[in-house]
Amino acid sequence: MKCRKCGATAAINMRQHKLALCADHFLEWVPEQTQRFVEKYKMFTLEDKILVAVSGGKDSLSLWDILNRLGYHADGLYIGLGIDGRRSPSGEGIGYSDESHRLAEAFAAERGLTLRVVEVEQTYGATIPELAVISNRGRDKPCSVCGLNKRYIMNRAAHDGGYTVLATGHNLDDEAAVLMQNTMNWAGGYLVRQAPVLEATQPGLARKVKPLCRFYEREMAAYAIVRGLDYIYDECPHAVGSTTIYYKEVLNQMEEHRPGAKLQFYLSFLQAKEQGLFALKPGDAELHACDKCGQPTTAPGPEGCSFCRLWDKVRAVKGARLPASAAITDPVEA
Ligand code: Q46
Ligand code: ZN
Ligand code: ZN
Repeated sequence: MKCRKCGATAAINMRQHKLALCADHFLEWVPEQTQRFVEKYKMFTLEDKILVAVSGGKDSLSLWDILNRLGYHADGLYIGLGIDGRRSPSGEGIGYSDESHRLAEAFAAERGLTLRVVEVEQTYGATIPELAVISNRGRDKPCSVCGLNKRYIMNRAAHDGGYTVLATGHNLDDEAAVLMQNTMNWAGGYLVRQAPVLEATQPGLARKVKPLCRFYEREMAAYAIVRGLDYIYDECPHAVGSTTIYYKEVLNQMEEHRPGAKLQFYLSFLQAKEQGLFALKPGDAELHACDKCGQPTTAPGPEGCSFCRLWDKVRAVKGARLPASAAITDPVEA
């Protein structure tokens, strides 16, 4: 297989685009395409101050690398979830969170980039697995409390740090799997909000963007490898057996028979939305400031937003072991 641009041996063949490229041309093609998507969906400009949510995985580190190569002002945000606290005999953290933190720090240091870090345990008083045990008595996976915390902290860090845009590394496989899951449940409220760009509808919210949403997972893995990025290969241990992974497998089977099926599924959805297939009902997107922390919430009242209610519950259980206000006034450590 030869590179379409120069005839050298191809490093990747993308059947869905009928395009094979050598390593050099693939490394040029990815940022070019990203820039095209950034412009097409009006994600941001060179004037924006961007915060990239960095997990230490291939997608988020690739995104940070690409935005940096394209000349955007992009800082990173790492959220320490405290997952898998294994230690080496010498006492070093070697579990999922410690390892991903180490890789994110190394990536930033090598390139002279700014990485902001929020450690959930140090800032709020418990790790995500601990939080899950307290909030749902360990019956379920920690993913729902984890997601709630990540969304809250990302938004808050973006707001407090003066960022106009919050970028995440979701790729096409992530988006198509979520889309399929939401479609199977006809979850209209989620479908209407699933998009490459979610505008900041009010002060206190950052515009959320997904610049990699049209790249296959395989393409992002190839980018990270060819570019020599050092990323965490392992998934979070709690991802095993998740519904998202199940839908990814289903979609991969479809893709096998019909190259491009995944992309078409996602793009047709975006087109249907543009044509008005899904729309917000009046009042659907109404947000109010939380009485306790001031962050936007759909559930106003003296008990606060879902984040505040969750941590209040944890504080009641863990009592004095938690800081009184859980330091929620300053979640960002530079
Ligand atoms: S990090 Fe958190 Fe994921 Fe791990 S606990 Fe679940 S939600 S799987 S993306
Ligand atoms: Zn080439
Ligand atoms: Zn709140």
